Amino acid sequence: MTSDPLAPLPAHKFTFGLWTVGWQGRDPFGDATRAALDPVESVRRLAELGAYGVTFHDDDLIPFGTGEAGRELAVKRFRSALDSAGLKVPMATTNLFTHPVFKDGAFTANDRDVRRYALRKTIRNIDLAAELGASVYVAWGGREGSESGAAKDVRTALDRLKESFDLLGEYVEQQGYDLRFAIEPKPNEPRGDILLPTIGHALAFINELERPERVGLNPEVGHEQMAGLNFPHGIAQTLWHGKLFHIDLNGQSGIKYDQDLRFGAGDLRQAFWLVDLLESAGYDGARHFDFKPPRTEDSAGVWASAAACMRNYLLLAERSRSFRADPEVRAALAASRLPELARPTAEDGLAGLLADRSAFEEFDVDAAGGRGMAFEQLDQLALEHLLGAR
Ligand code: XLS
Ligand code: MN
Ligand code: MN
Repeated sequence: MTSDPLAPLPAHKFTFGLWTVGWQGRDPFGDATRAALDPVESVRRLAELGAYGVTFHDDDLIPFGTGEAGRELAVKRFRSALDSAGLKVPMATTNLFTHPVFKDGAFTANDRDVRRYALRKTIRNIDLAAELGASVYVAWGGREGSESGAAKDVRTALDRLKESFDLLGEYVEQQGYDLRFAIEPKPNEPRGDILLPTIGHALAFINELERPERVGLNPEVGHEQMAGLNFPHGIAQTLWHGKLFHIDLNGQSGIKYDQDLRFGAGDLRQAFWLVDLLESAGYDGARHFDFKPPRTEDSAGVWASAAACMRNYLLLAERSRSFRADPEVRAALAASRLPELARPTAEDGLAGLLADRSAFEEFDVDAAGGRGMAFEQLDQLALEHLLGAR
């Protein structure tokens, strides 16, 4: 047992997608820069680095089009690799975006045959996910969307999306699987505009489903930041709704293509507030990294960046603890009236509020308007903790 506080341990629940470390570096402008990685090798290497588990799309494990015998063999090899490495599979998902059949979407493709095929492909992998012990099933609808206005009737497409989640929920219930769905929003890429583009859209959609309790979110850092949104705020609201079923951690520098940088790269301040939030809110799900080691890297670079994702999370958790433990920070939080925000606005009820002359008739708006909030001092303390100056 190591005592290094920055050494990743299974208890930290760090997980990686097979498609992350296994990304070969193929992009719209260039070919692969790395050889294919055997999932068995990924399992072994991730376990050595201290990860808790691994996740997969059906096609990451069983290449698209593999026959029954090949499928059984791939699952058997994977299962024995998991057993000997001691890694778990907390989540699985479906590839509904690579094959040309999904060019206009999967659950919302205009072509009904494609929609039925997409549901069957998903159900097949749900069986495998349940068999491997997964408790979360991610649904990222990368191809559900359009590039032009008339091509997609969005209200009708949402009917089809709801129909799909209702059917999948019915299936899982029928089978008695202990599995919940986590929708992953993304604003664009690969479609020009994707349905359920942000955390907020997805939260509202879930309320319309037959089994809303079985469906939550898998927000990804870069996806919200691609839309210029504040990711920690989005996660706070997801937690508030009880819908943080899973999370995709990575790095993004502002509004541009989906960078999938290692966690900690990109917007470091948002990464700090995110870790501070997850740790203080007691989120106990997987810390799942969905990143792409840049195509400049060879195999050594891939494992270095995977290790860095976990190390950066632990470094930020340590910085967050030091921030929260600092007496000057506690005083600054009080000066910024954070404890007051936690107090109900009208514990005296509506009648009390209406009868309270000091709340309105006698309220000195100019004095209140003149009170400083002391946020700058508080934020500077946070920055100094983040920079290691405290
Ligand atoms: C792509 C998504 C994808 C999902 C899983 O942008 O992040 O990798 O997480 O299908
Ligand atoms: Mn991404
Ligand atoms: Mn993702």
